[in-house]
Amino acid sequence: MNKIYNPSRESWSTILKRPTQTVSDIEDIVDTVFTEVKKGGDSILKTYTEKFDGVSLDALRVTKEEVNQASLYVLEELKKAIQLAKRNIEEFHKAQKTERVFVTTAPGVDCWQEKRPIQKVGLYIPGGTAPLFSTILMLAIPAKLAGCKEIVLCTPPNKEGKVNPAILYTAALCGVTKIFKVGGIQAIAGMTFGTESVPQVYKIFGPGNQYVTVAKQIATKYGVAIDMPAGPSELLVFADDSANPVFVASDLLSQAEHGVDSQVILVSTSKELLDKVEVEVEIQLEDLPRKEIAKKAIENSKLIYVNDKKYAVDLINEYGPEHYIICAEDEDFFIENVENAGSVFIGNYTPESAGDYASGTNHTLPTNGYAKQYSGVNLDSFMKSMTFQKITPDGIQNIGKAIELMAEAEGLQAHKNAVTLRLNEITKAISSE
Ligand code: HSO
Ligand code: ZN
Repeated sequence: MNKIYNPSRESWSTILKRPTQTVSDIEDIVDTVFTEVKKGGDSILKTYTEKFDGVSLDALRVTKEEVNQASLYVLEELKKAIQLAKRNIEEFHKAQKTERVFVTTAPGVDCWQEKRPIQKVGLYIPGGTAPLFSTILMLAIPAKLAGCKEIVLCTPPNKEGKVNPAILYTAALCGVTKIFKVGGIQAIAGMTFGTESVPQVYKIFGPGNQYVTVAKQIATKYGVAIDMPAGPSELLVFADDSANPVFVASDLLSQAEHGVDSQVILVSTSKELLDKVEVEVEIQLEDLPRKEIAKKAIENSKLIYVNDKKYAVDLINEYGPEHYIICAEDEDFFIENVENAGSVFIGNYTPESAGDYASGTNHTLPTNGYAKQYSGVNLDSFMKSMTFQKITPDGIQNIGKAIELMAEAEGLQAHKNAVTLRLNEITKAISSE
């Protein structure tokens, strides 16, 4: 781990720099796949599934029988755990529902705002070494609560043409409407254009490798919205002497095991704590099944000592971590002063894992410093706000003159006319009474 003592403000940008991803060469491949899928539909999806996932499929769509079968392979205990998580995530996201906003801005001028679900959404769930069925909870639950009608899920099959049973179980439990065995760029292209079997969607959510990330960006060129730009997962912990170094080390490792490119940072006002955590990380690392992955991420991690908590807060806000754990005597100070973070975890008994799985908050969060301008996924991510207005004859008389003057000043005569004609008609009606 790289230890840094009292870094100067000028050095922050270098210290906190995330490794840049090379996108340009990936973009060409993504463009090719998109063009082919747009033309060739299902048959191209199958060709790429054969090429990249090594399996030739007759049908892309997962059948009801497959879902029922999968349920038999999920242990009862795990099902109960998934149900507990579902309950908490549902409760937290349900509470995010907002009332309609209704304002009479001037007499006779009623304006209001209401939210409506995005009708069709697509969820991408990566396959690979860790089948992230927890991400289905984080995406399908708010989608369902929002009222999305079509909730499509794409995930790559294994070499036998099967999908992990926990993924199928969770998808069915959370109300996913259609599941497809297709992954990678081709899955994103399929949901962007629609094929014979995969519905076209309006917004795509979910994590993925570099290819999927670039594919989601390209999808936006075709008018599809995405949850947020994604990068490798991150954790920043602030800990002082009140923190338990064993717990802190376990949190850093939980993030490190996600991938070799995971970003792990510990900031502290205590040199002793930094040393203790460093030792503890080495001890715990030894027993991890994903040791090789975690080790690489830990090698790039940073332990930063600062002698002032205000300085620590500035540095943390400059980084804008996806996950931010605060283990400090004066936790209120850190809570009050956090400006940029995806999700905040407070105290010795609040591991990031809690938010990853079961406390109720969402784990789809902005990485790569995007916490400065993006929110994590929440109920509103699956909805859009619409405004309404109704104006009475009195109302148009109240604001009509202002509109006429403004339209005139912008040189837009037709706009002005739309008001003038109405005002004239009202005046006529009044004078003929
Ligand atoms: N920490 C990940 C989410 C996750 N962890 C899923 C375990 N499973 C990104 O927030
Ligand atoms: Zn995680």
